[in-house]
Amino acid sequence: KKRVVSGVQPTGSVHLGNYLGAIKNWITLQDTYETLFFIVDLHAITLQYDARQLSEATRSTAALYLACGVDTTKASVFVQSHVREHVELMWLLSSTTPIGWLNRMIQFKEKSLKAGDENVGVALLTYPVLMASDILLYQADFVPVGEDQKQHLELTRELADRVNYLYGGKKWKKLGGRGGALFKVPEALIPPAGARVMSLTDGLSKMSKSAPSDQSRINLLDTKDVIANKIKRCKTDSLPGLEFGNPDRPECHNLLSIYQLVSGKSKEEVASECQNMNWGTFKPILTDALVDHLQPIQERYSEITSDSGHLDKILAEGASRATAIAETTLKNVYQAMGFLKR
Ligand code: AQP
Repeated sequence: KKRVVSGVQPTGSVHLGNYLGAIKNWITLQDTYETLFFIVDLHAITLQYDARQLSEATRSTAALYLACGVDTTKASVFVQSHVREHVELMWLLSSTTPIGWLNRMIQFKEKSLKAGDENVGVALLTYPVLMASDILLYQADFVPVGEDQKQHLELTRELADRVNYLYGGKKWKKLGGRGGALFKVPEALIPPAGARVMSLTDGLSKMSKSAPSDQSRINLLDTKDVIANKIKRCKTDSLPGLEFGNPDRPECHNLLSIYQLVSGKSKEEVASECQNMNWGTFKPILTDALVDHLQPIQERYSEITSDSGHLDKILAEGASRATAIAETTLKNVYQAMGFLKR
């Protein structure tokens, strides 16, 4: 089976964008591929964060994976920091990553500009090297990536090529290894169209955990009343009817797309159902569709979190399966890079 890896950061609460853009697609992927889904806690500390909340957010994100339908009889679910090899490989990869590659990363430029130089840790710059390590450690064939992560995956591919060239092949064989490529070069799996969810308060920016206003996103654990209130107050426009794809109506496109994804209807069905509606009619329909979709997830979440021993066991099993793969890769890299064997 081909292998797929993916993860979400335990910063803030998981929102509809994370769900529709990533986690929901994992449920389909786990049937076809060997899948490893992790909670990327080491990435969550690249910007200022609250240490008192990290472990709880990690546990909650793991529980949400399961509540959304990740099935641990098919997928390995674990916490990134529980597999030490991620950090260790990152150091080895860092020596091969030109700093110019990292300086070019758009996400680094945007996030560092927002945070200001004094608040930006080195880890924000080297974040893509850790991401490369997350992927290459498992010899992943595919990585599901949204638009915002494409550049990081490209860097991962270039880095894999570079390490394979510098240390793999005959050179590795001469050092007593098996020769050949050290890393598989992973490919992007582009999620289904329409899976980029935009903010409720601005149809041109993506729904995000770090946006200051909670009104801008639907969190997976929002109650019915909170969802109703957020939809009631979300940004709309005053044009007649509702339509997809009008560049002057980004909010309209976004809300119809959300409706389409949570109701399970086709784009054509939604377009014709809503073409003559006004916002007053549409908003309660969207609210109900969201609540109907999220309620079963929330119920499963409560069940899962009521037995923390069980969740810990799942995470320990996932980590041990992941470690078995990670250890082999790391051992090979140490050998190919010429380190003295332990
Ligand atoms: N708005 C979105 N629409 C579709 N997909 C999204 N993702 C995030 N936001 C949207 C996808 O969720 C996965 C995990 O994301 P992450 O935890 O690594 O965080 P992120 O990509 O930086 O996005 P967040 O959650 O909104 O955090 P901040 O506020 O830090 O930007 C990824 O697959 C991502 O594509």
